[in-house]
This record gives sequence, structure tokens and C-alpha cells, in this order.
Amino acid sequence: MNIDEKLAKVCEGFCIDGTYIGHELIQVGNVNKTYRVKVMLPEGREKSFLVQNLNTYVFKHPVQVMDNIDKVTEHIRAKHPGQLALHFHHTKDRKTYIESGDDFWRMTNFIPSVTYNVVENLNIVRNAGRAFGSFQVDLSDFDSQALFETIPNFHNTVKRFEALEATVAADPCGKVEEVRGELDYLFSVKEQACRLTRLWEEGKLPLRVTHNDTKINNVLFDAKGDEALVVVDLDTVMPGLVGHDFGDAIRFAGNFVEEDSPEYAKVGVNMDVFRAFTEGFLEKTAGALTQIELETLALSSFVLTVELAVRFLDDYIQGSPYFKTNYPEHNLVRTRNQIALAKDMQKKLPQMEQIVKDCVDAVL
Ligand code: GN1
Ligand code: MG
Repeated sequence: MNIDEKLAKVCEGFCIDGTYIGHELIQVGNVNKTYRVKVMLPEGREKSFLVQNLNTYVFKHPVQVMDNIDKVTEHIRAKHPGQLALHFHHTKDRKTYIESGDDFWRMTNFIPSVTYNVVENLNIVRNAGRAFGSFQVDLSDFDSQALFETIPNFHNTVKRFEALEATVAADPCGKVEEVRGELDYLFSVKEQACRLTRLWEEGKLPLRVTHNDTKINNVLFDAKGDEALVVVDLDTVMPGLVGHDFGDAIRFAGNFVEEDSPEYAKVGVNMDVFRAFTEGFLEKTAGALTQIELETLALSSFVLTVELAVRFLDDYIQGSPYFKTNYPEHNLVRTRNQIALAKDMQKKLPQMEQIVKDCVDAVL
């Protein structure tokens, strides 16, 4: 079946009143495939929906992913009735997904909006900080036991390093020699990068319910203003540390260039973006965070950057089975980009810590 035939069948499977007329591939995201699908309604009007094919190599238990999303969106909806949200459509047998062979499909409303990868407008950045901060605050009373751990140890940096070590030992594609320099750097910063995980193991950092994939392109923005409409991509909502959400957001939005840019000389933390995101995030969360969470917030940007470098490199050495790639060295380029960013963060850490303190003082 070609993709049009597959999408037409998906549209038939969900309870929507239209017939499939076409699609557009949305080039956002490194694991799932996302389509904007157009249907013709009975009254002769076109309507769009968002259809996603969940990556079942990455999400081994996709039904559990959908279960988590249902619970979390319900919890947030109850707090903000009327607020714009993603709505997952149901099939005739009341499921939020269709399984067909290796494909796992889901369908939501299409929200007209824009997303950003690199953004210099500081109002937008601050609003992204507020959106992810509010998301976390909204879930602060959610029972984390109710959630499946859809990808175990997702942000366990210690385990990510162990996995990389095992991949290096196996060297399934004979790529290890080529990446010695990258490996040497990553293992040289292992202890500092594993600090959050260690503090959590020692019981010094609390587990919360976190988003775990806080790239700024997971916030939908109003096309005309700078307003954040909704936080999307709830696939990895799981128990986690506040620094996972803060650090991942800075790693992505704070970089002068996109995470897969090969222009390594341009890579670095834009401190204006760092400040704006921190202001927005802490405006919502500062009152709820512990002293040690606040003290390790700036460090979490470095931690998440190194962790992503470790994951990209691990995938590259294995022949890139996990992340979508457009060319064979794509994951190596991502690794080098993230290493350049981590090095810049090491230099700027004292400044970043000062900004966190200033923002906390402004709120508390
Ligand atoms: C993946 O697919 P996307 O872009 O939402 C990955 C994140 C990484 C990110 C790097 C489930 O997210 O953890 O930070 O790529 N998601 C999963 O761009 O592994
Ligand atoms: Mg994601």
C-alpha cells in the first residue's frame, strides 16, 4: 500500500465525517512520522487533521503511550476547561489508535499554528518557558504511579553512558575508530554529566512528572502573536527531574544554530535566550522547587546536552536505527554539534548560574 492508500484507510478507521483527499508530510520530530491530512466533509468543505505513525522501534508499548497521554491531558483539561488542547480521535471501537501490521496510527485535531527551531524573539522564548513551566506545575499533583514508564531510564545519564560503552565494545559497524575524539571528550565529562542522576539516586533530587522532550518546537505558537497555544508531544511524559525539562529546552532553544547544524563554529549558548527562557520557566515553577533543584538548574543544560551527544553517538555507531537521518553522517554531525555546545556551556556555567539566581530573586 502506498502512503495515500494507508492514510485514506486511517481516515476511514477514525470516527470523522470526511473522506481523504490528500496529505502533506510535516518535517518536525526525529522519531515519529507526522502528516497533515486533508479530508472533504459531507457539506463540501475541506478540513485538516494531524495523523501520526508512532515509531514502534522507539516506543515498544505504544498502547501504554496512548494511555499516559489520555490521563495527562484529562488532568490538565480539568484544570483549564476551555483551553485549546490536542484531542485524540476515537475509532468505532473507542480506541485512540489503529494498529495495522507494523503501523501504529493516531489522529488529532489540526491546530493552525507555527513552531520554531531557532528563535531570537525573546517574548516567544519567555512564553515557551512559561508554557513548559505551567505544564509541570499542572502535573505537580498528578500521581506518577498512574503512568507507564514508556521508555525506561529515558534520562538516566549513567545508563546512557553504560549503553554507549556497550555499543563501543560491540562496534557493530566498525565506526569506533572514526569517533575516538568524540568518545574521549564525552567520557572525560562523564562524572559532571551524571551529577543529576547521582543526586536523584541519593534521594537529593525529587521525582516529578515531567514532559521529557521540551524542544521549543513542541510548543505550538499563535501565527500572528507570540502567544504559546499548547504544549504537544506528550509521548515521553513520565516521572523525571525538573532539570530534564529545563536542560533539554535550553539545549535546543538556547543554541545559536539548529541541533544538526554542521557549522560547529557557530554553535553556542545564546545567553539572551537562556535568560528569557529561565525567566518564563521560573516565573511558574520557582515557588515549588527545592533549593538543590534550583542550584542544579543551570548545570542541567550541560547534562542534557552531553546526554544527547551520547545518544546521537551511540546511534551513529550502531548504524542509526533510532533517530531519523537524512544522510549517513547525520547523527555524527548532531553529536559534534552537541559536543561544541557542551564545551561552550562549561565556559558559561557560572554566568548561567547567576542568571538562575537573579530570576529566582525576581520571583520569590
Ligand atoms: C527525539 O522526535 P522528537 O524530535 O520529538 C527524541 C528526544 C530527543 C530529540 C532530539 C522519544 O524527539 O529525546 O531529544 O529527538 N525522542 C525520543 O532531537 O527519543
Ligand atoms: Mg518527541
